[in-house]
Amino acid sequence: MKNWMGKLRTLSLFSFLVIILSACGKENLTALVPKGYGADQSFNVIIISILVMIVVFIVVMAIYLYVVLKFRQKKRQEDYVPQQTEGNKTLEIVWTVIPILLLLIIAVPTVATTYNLADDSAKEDSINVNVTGLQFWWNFEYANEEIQTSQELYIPVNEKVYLNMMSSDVIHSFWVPSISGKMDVNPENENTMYIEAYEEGVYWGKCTEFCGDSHSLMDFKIVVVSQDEYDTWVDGMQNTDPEFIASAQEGQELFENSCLSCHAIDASANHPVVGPNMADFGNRTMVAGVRNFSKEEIVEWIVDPASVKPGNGMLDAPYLEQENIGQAEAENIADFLMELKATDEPVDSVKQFREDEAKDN
Ligand code: HEC
Ligand SMILES: [Cu+2]
Repeated sequence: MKNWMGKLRTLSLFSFLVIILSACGKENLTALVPKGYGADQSFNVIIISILVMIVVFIVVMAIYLYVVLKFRQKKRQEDYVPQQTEGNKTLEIVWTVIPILLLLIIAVPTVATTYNLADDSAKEDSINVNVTGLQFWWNFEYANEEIQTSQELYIPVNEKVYLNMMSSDVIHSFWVPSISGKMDVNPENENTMYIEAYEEGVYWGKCTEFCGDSHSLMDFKIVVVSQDEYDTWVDGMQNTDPEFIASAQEGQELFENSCLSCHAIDASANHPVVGPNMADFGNRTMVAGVRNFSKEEIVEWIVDPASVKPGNGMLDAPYLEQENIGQAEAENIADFLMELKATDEPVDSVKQFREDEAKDN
């Protein structure tokens, strides 16, 4: 009976938590539905800690109620003094040892998990991505594949991927709650962690270290694909052509004159990281990480990037001062940008993601 009550309490507490927390987020942006090794391990530690807390809560409340009811003032003489006790050795030992045990129950799996997640024994044989955090976007350079992309990290399902992370300006923090725990991205030193995703799909990432005006818009995605899709994507990226000639010719010319100084259109890892790499822009889930992928949004970004992400690095672009790119020009450029693709079409989960987002907004 007691056991049953305990389970019921746990269950109701959890459903309550899930309801509250799910209202804050999306299914692909929650640590409570883990879809990767790190997230899974952290979730287990969360559960153990919560169970311990529930037990403590129930026991303390039970003793509290018992004491309040049993020892409440009864009808006795005014000057009645109850029996005085102090320094009960057994009690002192019991309530020192119990918390120590409880802390051990939490500490052992926590420390073990921390070490598991820091394991870099498979680093040499795994995919290594050099991640750069910038105000307010992310760049991903695949060390062995010699390609780079921005805003969206493609990884194969069930594979360890090592992320070697640095910032090129202030401190950022890399977090994809569904896949893994977070890690600081510092300007002075490289931090490494690995991720491993269990299920294909698009997962939402966030910068979780306050880093400036558009910190809350420093979103990115991890696109988890099958091994085949991954190989096709890498191959496509390695063959993106800097001399590519688009059918949107006017847009391409405008882009070459005003944008190429910061944005490359091929995925070569040799380009300096100034603006997002556009080699696979036509297959993105979103524009600038935060806006639905549509021509209108791309045009709005080009015409007035400050209205989308205040303080972002593109505000230094000379064309904004020269005012030579208006609505019509921006539309031509958007047509050109949407032609930039490493594979003919986006993977299914990206298509699905775009549809879902379009429905939401
Ligand atoms: C001074 C360098 C610079 C110039 C010049 C520049 N950009 Fe950018 N651009 C950036 C930066 C930096 C970002 C990332 C902004 C962010 O998300 O914080 C960006 C982001 C973008 C994005 C979103 C990319 C994505 O992956 O979602 C698009 C689209 C874009 N720029 C188009 C253009 C076009 C078109 C031009 C020329 C008309 C241009 N940019 C000129 C620096 C520049
Ligand atoms: Cu940041």
